[in-house]
Amino acid sequence: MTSYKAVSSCILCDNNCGIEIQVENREFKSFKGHKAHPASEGYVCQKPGRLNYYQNHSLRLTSPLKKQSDGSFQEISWDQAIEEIAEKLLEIRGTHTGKALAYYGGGGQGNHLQGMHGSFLRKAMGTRYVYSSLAQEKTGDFWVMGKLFGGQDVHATADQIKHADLVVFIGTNPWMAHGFPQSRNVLKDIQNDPNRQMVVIDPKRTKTAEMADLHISVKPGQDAYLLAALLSILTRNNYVDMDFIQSKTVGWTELEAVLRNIPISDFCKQAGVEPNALQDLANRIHKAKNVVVRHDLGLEQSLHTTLNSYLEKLLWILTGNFGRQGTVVLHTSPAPLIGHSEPDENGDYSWKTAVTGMFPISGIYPPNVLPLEIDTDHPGRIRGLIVDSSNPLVTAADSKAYFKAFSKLELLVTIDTAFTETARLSHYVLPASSQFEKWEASFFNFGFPENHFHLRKPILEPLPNTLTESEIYNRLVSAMGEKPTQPLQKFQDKLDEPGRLVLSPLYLLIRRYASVHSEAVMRAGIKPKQGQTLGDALFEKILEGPTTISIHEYSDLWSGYFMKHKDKKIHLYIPEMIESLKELSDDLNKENNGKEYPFILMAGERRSYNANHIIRNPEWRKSDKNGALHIHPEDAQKYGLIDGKKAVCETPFGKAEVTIEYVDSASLGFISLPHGYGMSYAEKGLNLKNMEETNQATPGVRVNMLTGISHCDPFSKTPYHKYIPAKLIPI
Ligand SMILES: Nc1nc2c(c(=O)[nH]1)N[C@H]1C(S)=C(S)[C@@H](COP(=O)(O)OP(=O)(O)OC[C@H]3O[C@@H](n4cnc5c(=O)[nH]c(N)nc54)[C@H](O)[C@@H]3O)O[C@H]1N2
Ligand SMILES: Nc1nc2c(c(=O)[nH]1)N[C@H]1C(S)=C(S)[C@@H](COP(=O)(O)OP(=O)(O)OC[C@H]3O[C@@H](n4cnc5c(=O)[nH]c(N)nc54)[C@H](O)[C@@H]3O)O[C@H]1N2
Ligand code: SF4
Ligand SMILES: [Mo]
Repeated sequence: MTSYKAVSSCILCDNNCGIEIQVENREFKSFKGHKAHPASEGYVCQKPGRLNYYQNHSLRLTSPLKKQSDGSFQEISWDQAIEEIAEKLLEIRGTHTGKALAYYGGGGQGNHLQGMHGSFLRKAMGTRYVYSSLAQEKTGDFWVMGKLFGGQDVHATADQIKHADLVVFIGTNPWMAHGFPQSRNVLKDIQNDPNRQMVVIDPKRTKTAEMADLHISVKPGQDAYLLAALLSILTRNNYVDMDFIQSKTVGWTELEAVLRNIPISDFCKQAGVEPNALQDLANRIHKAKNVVVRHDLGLEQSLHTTLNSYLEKLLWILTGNFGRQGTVVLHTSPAPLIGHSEPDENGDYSWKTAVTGMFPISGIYPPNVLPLEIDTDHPGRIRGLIVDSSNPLVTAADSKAYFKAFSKLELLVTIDTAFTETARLSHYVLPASSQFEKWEASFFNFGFPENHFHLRKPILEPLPNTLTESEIYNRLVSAMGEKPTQPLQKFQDKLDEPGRLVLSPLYLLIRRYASVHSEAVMRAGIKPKQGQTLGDALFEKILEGPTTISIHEYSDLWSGYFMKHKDKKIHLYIPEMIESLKELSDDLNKENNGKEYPFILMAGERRSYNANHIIRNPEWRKSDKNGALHIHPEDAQKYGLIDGKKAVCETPFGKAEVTIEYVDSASLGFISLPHGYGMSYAEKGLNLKNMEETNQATPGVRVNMLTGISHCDPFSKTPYHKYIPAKLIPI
């Protein structure tokens, strides 16, 4: 028996906490937090103890597969798979140009290092169409940051929550979802400190809301009204920070006029909140020395998505809660996950999508338009798609539209560790080594002023016949007749062959990071040996394990690296958003009358035992095995729905059988289903002749059977997952 201790990280959410794993014969036997990890410092939640269900399960892929004409899959060799896929990509590119090809994914919650190599394949494919899950949550926010700060790749971080006097959480439940390092410890610290406060704006009394000093229960989807009213109160009370506004921003005069004119009481009524509650919040913000505002999917996946992000940002900017300890800050990235998409001088984009005319934000495109770009006779339609580390058939809005569209593709290739629903529709399926079997890195390092990086070494041999994504991409690029990536020549003594390949672009990025942020890197204690560059010294440190890579000063936030407008100021007035803000008044009282669909369904809540769709075997869950529908008992009784019993949940887009659970913390009219349930899984594994068995769905609802592609923000096309009209019928 082989038994050893290994250091890696949890890959179940974007915190990527450091862990120590006891491995026995390829099984993960026990875990603990890795104390030396500079961000998590030994912290873990309840989930990583179940990581063995990710690493070892019956639907792990162990061979390239090719779909046969009868729908079954045949195992084929890597050489055959690479050759045939490359040939088909070249054929589509040759006949229709690279614009007929697209790419989806490129890293989930912890495999971005390998995903980064997708860019080399995209270059060979001749495409810039990258669809990503980030464009079903954060692109509205990125667009707003682009206007305010001058770059869609400028990203605000909540890392300073640990130092804030007042934290305002809007549409996020960090007790469950985490979202910043050591979330639960930080929340408990705030709760136990009489000098610090927490305010939660959420329709539901979540665990985070229960811990808060003030919980404002907003009507689902009406945050834009609440935030606009709050901004108006702050303005009229002269609670805005005029020193900050005058020295660091432009556009206040025009904005002020709009904010002053907001009809506060009408907007409060629409948001379902008392003006007094907002006045109370405004007073708290005004009195607090340092405030951090953090939002997430409750704002991003509901009505007025992009406007919500703008108003949320004005809240911390106008009150001067930016750029100091305990306020909102920005962060650096050695290897940024996103870019900046700028229109040309005519205000147009050369890479708009052919059918819906969607433009890129941060270089990525929204999943809500992809089925429309495929399922059409349009000559510019997408004909070939590579999917890596994502399962759009289940995780993008409208599974039915996806199923129909994907069935029409001339080429669909899925690269995954597991035989997913998307894989099942693919022409070719390519087995990737797991995140514990290859070199990987945590890219969600959002610290400021201290930033960290965790390069993870493989802790297991790759499962036989699996390859790393970088190797798969390299082989495809070569087979397409293009130049493959060259492995890193330096640090040969510290790297194996797969490491040399995947780390070669990272090495260049780290060198650039060290040259752009040299002082901050040196402040982190990185010292080059004689004759060595700072970049090489930093890279060498990174090769040793999780480490602090830079320590900035707050004044750095005003440098051109962060402030991308020429005048290095924050540009407050965004005409498109002011237009949306004015439209709010026109839309007052236009809400659906609730007769046909009396409930608003949150399709995709974060709970104790969901982790996107990363773990397939339902045995991993210790509680909430059925992924029950949460409903307030009063609502339930009104419709004859019984705790623990089944009902049908119907939306304008689909219906599904649900298990009812009475939950006092739900607000009236607001029901919720968890994200991450209803995947297919078969105990006996991948029996290629018996497709029925592998199609078996596990308990819980596949929530995107209840969502629709058209139900999204008109501007950013991010879905309204948290605002699905619904009715419930007892069975
Ligand atoms: N346990 C667990 N943790 C996860 C994940 C997971 O699958 N499971 N996934 C990770 C990922 S990918 C992400 S993006 C994050 C997401 O993290 P969060 O956004 O924090 O999680 P959610 O539960 O989706 O939604 C947040 C909150 O929005 C509230 N909400 C719904 N509608 C509205 C509204 O109209 N207004 C307001 N103000 N609030 C509303 C909900 O009640 C909920 O409490 O979580 C990450 N962490
Ligand atoms: N209705 C509704 N839909 C939602 C949400 C919601 O709240 N409601 N949330 C949305 C959000 S915020 C997100 S982030 C998305 C997430 O949706 P996706 O982007 O599709 O990502 P995951 O669910 O994380 O699935 C990751 C896939 O990566 C595979 N994988 C794991 N490790 C590796 C690896 O090393 N290599 C490769 N190649 N593959 C690997 C897993 O097997 C899995 O199939 O879902 C979105 N969808
Ligand atoms: S907070 Fe996230 S990364 Fe950390 S242990 Fe929990 S699931 Fe894993
Ligand atoms: Mo997400």
